[in-house]
Amino acid sequence: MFKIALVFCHIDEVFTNYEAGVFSLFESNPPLGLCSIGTIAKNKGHSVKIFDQFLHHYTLDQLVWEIKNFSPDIIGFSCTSLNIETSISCARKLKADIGCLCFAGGIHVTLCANQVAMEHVFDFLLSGEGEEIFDLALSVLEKSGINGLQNISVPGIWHNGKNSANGISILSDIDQPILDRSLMELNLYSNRGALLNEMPCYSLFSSRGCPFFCKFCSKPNYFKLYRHRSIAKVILEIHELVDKYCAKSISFREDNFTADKNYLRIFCKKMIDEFDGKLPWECESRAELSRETLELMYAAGCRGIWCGIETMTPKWNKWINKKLKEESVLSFYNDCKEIGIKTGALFMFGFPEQTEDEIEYDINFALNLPTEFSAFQCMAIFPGSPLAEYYAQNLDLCHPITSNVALALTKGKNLQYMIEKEHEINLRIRSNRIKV
Ligand code: B12
Ligand code: SF4
Repeated sequence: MFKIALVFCHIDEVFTNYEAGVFSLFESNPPLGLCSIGTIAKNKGHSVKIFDQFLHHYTLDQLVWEIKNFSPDIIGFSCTSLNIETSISCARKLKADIGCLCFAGGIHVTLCANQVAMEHVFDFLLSGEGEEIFDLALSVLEKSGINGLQNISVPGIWHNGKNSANGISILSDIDQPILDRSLMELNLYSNRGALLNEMPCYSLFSSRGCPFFCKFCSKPNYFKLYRHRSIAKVILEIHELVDKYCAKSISFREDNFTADKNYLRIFCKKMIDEFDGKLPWECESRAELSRETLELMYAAGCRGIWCGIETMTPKWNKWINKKLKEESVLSFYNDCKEIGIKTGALFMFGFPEQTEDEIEYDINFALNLPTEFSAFQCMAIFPGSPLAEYYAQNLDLCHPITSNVALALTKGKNLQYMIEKEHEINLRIRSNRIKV
């Protein structure tokens, strides 16, 4: 049996120099993906501890010290494109100090494994969905040691800069064990749903992936497979959150909670049967649900929906492949308001030749929506999105922040303009919004 430290490092320091809303610097959220990996390992008898750097505001040295104190045999890092540099620095220090086995996984490793492998710091990269592959890696290590794992040929396991059997790991069964939340210091997170009043609000996910193809979205191939956990398992998990953790509300943290209308209908009916529709919840969706669907969601306890609108100007809506229609968006928000569901709307700007008039169009559109919260963000470019390819050919239209992430610049505008514009728009939105 191993002692396993699972680590979620703070966002790389360089991002803190940019006061751009898109980097959401201020709040830590329970790392559900990492907890899912930890649950699998713990269920197999390993001793697991999750280290969330931001939650404790540890400096890098403090984080390293805390991990060393746990004396792990194995360390697993969860890497996004926003914390990859910090994760690499942390792993490098730990390798130098205690020399234990280091794994890295997460969205960034999945999208950019070649690049991460070139750092020569992690012993193994596991790309793709981690539960089954991490489980396999631990069993091989137990039976045949590190040599066994080096010689295994399984899609998604990278060693020495090579993925021995091309491809990434995709779960054979989406119904993984219910998260063991005792692995996270749950009570230290803010535990509030942004549109809900009832606390504590705990997060979970019912699906993975999304069937849409917005061009700014950072997606490995498997995200295109929209898959749902069984409704029975999701309901069981909600019962556990209520009974064991005294949840007063629930937040679904996933790309697109409402994409499968049949699943949504059955789920809502189940929430009515099990909780009498009295457990409030919020979710993320596209802003194009029918009134009938919204009424059913309300009856099932839904009190908040977040949507990315991005832009309503036909030219840029098409350019980012958002495929949202203005009339559907308007009726969605008006229906939500009439029914009693609070809403959030997120917009972006910074498209290559976007004019001031086009930005004004979106600001006015946002101002007239009956939302609880609306905000604009300067568009950011992440690896794995079709836009990353476009901007790699149009470097004058973006401001690179790291080798992986950039902020988009409208032609002729500089970074300072974009950031000031974002502040100015959001100030206007906050002071002029119609009252809901
Ligand atoms: C919920 C969510 C949030 C929440 C909470 C984040 C959190 N800490 O949980 C909020 C709203 C706060 C948020 C904020 C942001 N998010 Co966000 N978010 C998500 C979302 C929708 C779900 C995350 C999740 O729980 N996934 C489900 C779990 C199961 O997946 P997972 O965490 O990736 O873990 C699996 C694998 O990656 C792997 N794995 C992970 N870690 C490890 C470690 C080891 C050792 C191993 C072996 C395997 C492994 O196994 C896990 C289980 O299968 C994802 C999209 C997505 N589908 O993942 C975007 C996503 C992660 N977010 C993204 C972005 C860009 C942001 C923001 C910048 C805001 C924005 N404008 O979009 C901020 C940045 C926040 C920050 N400071 O880091 C991008 C990241 C892109 C990238 N290349 O890094 C994603 C992928 C969305 C997208 N497609 O563009 N986000
Ligand atoms: S931005 Fe949202 S709707 Fe668009 S592809 Fe990504 S997850 Fe799906």
